[in-house]
Amino acid sequence: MSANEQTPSDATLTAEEQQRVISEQLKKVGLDTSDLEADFVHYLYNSMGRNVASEPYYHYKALSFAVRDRIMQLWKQTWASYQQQDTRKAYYLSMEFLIGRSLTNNMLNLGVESKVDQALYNIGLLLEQVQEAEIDAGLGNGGLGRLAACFMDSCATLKLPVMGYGLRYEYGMFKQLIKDGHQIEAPDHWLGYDSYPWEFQRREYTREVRFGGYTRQYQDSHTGELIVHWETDEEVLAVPYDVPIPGYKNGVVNTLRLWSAQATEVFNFSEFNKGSYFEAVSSKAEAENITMVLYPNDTSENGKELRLRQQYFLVSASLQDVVAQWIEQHGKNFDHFAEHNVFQLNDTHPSLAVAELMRILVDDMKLGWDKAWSITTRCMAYTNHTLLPEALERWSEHLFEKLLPRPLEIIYEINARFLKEVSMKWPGDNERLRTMSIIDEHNHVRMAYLAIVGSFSVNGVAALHSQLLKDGLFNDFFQLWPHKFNNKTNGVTQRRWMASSNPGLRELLARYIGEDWITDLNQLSRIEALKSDAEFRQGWQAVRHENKQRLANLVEKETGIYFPVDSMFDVQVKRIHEYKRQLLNLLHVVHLYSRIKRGDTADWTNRSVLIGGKAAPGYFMAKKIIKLINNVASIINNDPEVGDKLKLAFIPNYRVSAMEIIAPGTDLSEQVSTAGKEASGTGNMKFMMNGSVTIGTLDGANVEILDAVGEDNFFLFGLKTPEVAELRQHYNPQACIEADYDLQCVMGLLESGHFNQFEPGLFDDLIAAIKSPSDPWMTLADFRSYIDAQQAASDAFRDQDRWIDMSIVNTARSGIFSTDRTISQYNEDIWKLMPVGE
Ligand code: 26Q
Repeated sequence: MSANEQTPSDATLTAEEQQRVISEQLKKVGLDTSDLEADFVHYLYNSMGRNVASEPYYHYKALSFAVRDRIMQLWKQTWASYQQQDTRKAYYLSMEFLIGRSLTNNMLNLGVESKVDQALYNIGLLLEQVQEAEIDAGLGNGGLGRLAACFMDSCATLKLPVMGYGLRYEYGMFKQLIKDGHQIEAPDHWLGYDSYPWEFQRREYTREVRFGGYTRQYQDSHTGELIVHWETDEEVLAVPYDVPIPGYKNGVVNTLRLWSAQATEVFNFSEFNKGSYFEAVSSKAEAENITMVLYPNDTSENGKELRLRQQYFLVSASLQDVVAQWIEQHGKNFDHFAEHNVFQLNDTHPSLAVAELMRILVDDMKLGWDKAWSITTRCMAYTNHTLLPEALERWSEHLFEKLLPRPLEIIYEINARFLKEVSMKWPGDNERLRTMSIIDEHNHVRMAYLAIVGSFSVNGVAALHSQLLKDGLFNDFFQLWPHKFNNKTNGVTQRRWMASSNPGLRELLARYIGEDWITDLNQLSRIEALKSDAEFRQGWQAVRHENKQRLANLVEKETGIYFPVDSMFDVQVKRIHEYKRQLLNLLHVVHLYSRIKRGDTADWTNRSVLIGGKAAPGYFMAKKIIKLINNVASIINNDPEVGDKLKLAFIPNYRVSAMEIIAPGTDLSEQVSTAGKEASGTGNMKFMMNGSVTIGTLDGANVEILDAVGEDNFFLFGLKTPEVAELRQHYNPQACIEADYDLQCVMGLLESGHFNQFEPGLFDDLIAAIKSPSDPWMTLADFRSYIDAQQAASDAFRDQDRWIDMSIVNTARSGIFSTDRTISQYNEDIWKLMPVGE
């Protein structure tokens, strides 16, 4: 879509006129049931070469084409109005966009779901089956990637001119299979058998990204200026694929641009003609490798050259794209560039943007350092997502030198000037120079420091997290630049996480408070008054029951394990990580099992415990945790003495589309990380919105959830952040065991090999880890308080009236956890964009 294709008047219309034009144009495509039905049949027959009796996958494809047609006009208009109004824009740079499925969400945002439902019904098809045929776009690891996807939805809904930039990985997050209780990874070829209906290749915006080689310095013969030339030895094409992001019923369609690596034409000619056919083909393959696969680690894995290549590839292609658009409109005058463009860096993964924008402005645009630096530092904003010091990205100078010699020189120069500033502020303080240097003492580039130095804004993702960044990890920088630091508590989009994933709740809410909550989540507070309305409560229970049945069906289908619907559904789904303490959850399950075996079952509450999540393929301990969960599950589920009192299932291949079923069917949400370790969490918010009650520590956004619902509606337990820090000095897990009979029983069962009778010693390292005085996650320190909180949850659940109260309050007060709120705050404090058409 180029800017000159549109009607020139489009962008100058008032909001009202725009709305009219939009509905006119939509009428042309046809939003009626009959139009949708006709188009669906048309695509099914003519594009798919299939008929109604074919597999649901083809129905999904045909329906996607029909829905897509209803997006295109609006997409073109949105794009045109951004171009024409020359408005300030934000770019969300992220190595991950965990989109999941798109069909349902796009139908919802276009407002066509009920018509599509009817159209398919007329043909004898069920919409739900068609929706389920869509493969998740799993272009992310977990929280950070899903956050980016929720952000895109809210930006479009708030009519903000924001474009996402990411990578089009050929293989997304691996598929997790469970064999004999072990995690097995299988490749995820998400693009399907043929093509992905939600992307459009835009060859015309192809960019060239360069790597390797060396730099040469020379003086310009006329001006005497020092000029640096980067002689690269490798060029790779970045071909964009655009994904439309429709806002909720507002006529806006934003763009997510994903880059795919392709070898250059020059390559094809010159290399092949040299006659070295084999070498030519393999170096072509190497170039195209860049976007082949998503790294499946959710903490930084250093030293992988390909990962650094991916990061630079994203950053360079995206910045070139923005600069090219700038030049097209303004020529090579960059005086107002920083007023028109802001880049939000999703963690340090795209932090090379600081160096790359400097390179483009200084080397390519010949701006001069000071001017370029002033522009760069007014354009960049950095979001941190971790408190674990070991997870901060560092890249060796050596690798940098080889792959990106010119960006490295620029980083040296940035660092030299920055350290001068440090020594002005703290004269003679050499310790500061050492600790704050962008280059560390082991010759590694500290990417977080590069991001902080190059940005005007640094934010954490929950109140506690942002505070801890200022107090700890980035304290030196906070002292130097307090004004840069701010908080933006995460959120989730209620369009996906309530309106489309919980249709029962949506219908109930519609009857009592209408649908305004879909774009104004604070409206949910209105249901709190309905707590005493018997009919509403009955409706609430009915919806929850139906959702639990749906979840029980999923669990049974995936694991063969039966969850009784009237038991308490106790769920922990997230990446498997020691700090998230799936082991603590498991200790509680073993405790319940031990109580059953001891006959201690007075006032019992039946529980069905669900755990799910992927382990990084190289994370030995995390994989062991999965195996232990599965072993414990098979003992418990096959013990006739246990029966319905306790069930445990590990759901394989946890992903976005699974969470859409899981969150609405959950009673108790497990958020049990060691205090001070989870930056925010976003699963916690999805559960809360859907009426689950949280059992959790004072960590990440749990703190804000607790603030919202109060201690009566939250099962709080565990050490607080300062207590964790204090206890670390003299932590004695053995003493925890000796002081606690229940813990002795649990450890006794684990150590006796009860759960690994045919695999002796299998869990020794897990047991040793939690018994070690240097256990960083201090699992046993929180055991007693966790068990007590779990007992309180069980007691509350047996009093269903009380539980319904808590459930309603949780949903009612979840308004602040909408990404609409998060994005409004990013916009007010950092981006300062004008909504389109206003
Ligand atoms: C970096 C370098 C090399 C290889 C991999 C990585 C890498 C990839 C993904 C590092 C980290 C991630 C993902 C981190 C993540 O998901 N963090 C989570 O972000 C959420 C959104 O802010 C928070 O809610 C979670 O608390 C945080 O853990």
